[in-house]
Amino acid sequence: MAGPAAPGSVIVPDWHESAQGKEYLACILRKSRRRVFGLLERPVLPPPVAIDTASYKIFVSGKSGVGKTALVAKLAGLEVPVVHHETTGIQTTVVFWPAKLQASDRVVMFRFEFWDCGESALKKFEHMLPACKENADAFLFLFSFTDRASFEDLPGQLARVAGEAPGVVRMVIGSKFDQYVHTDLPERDLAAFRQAWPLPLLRVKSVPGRRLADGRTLDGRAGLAIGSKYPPGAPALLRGHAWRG
Ligand SMILES: Nc1nc2c(ncn2[C@@H]2O[C@H](COP(=O)(O)OP(=O)(O)OP(=O)(O)O)[C@@H](O)[C@H]2O)c(=O)[nH]1
Ligand SMILES: [Mg+2]
Repeated sequence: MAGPAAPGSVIVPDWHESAQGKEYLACILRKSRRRVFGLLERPVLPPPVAIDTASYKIFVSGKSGVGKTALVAKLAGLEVPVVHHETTGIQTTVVFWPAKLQASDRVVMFRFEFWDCGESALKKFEHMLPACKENADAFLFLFSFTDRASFEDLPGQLARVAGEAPGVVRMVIGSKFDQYVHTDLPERDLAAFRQAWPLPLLRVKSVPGRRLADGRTLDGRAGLAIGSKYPPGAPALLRGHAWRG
């Protein structure tokens, strides 16, 4: 199986900042705030700009408190929870994300369905992990730069979650990168991990985003920068398959 695509090699980087990108982004914003889409909803584009939609189910895995819910909120353009409230079951969030493909110059609407399950719920209810894994296209494995145990837990997570699903895209995400000064994870540990597990590894900070001029409302574009080279949380998703040509 082909390895993950290099950053910036599949989608046009920073396209969402261009005039054309802004036109497409308008359909996922409302009054400059990000629109929230239910499982059965989708953005409406005027017929001349109707584009294909590529849907992916993404399971977000990681120890309690690493920042799974915060990351999904950030990517969805929603308020990031500042205090840790354990997610008590499975929470699904739909994120639409237009992007332009390098190879064909085509614009595609990605639809990411994030499945976020609180760690203790996952341990308590046996049916939850299989439900999250079923038909998943990608697994995001989170660890926190401020929680060494969450990093040491990664090989176990990778085996538990992805062990019997070799075809599913896997990606590792280090959260709380803004707290790097407090980390007890030296670069050499990360390098050793990458040698053992040659997977894409991203560093993110899921902190409250930019506000609009009123000082209160969250800017709907906040969070989009994470996906400027990769669509959100989906770097490797694109392996290129259906969308390369
Ligand atoms: N500074 C900083 N705080 C973060 C970041 N990501 C998450 N947090 C904080 O860490 C705490 C836990 O984050 P959650 O997203 O609720 O953790 P979780 O992985 O969903 O935890 P469970 O639902 O219990 O499995 C919250 O107080 C977040 O605000 C980050 O990148 N930077
Ligand atoms: Mg949570």
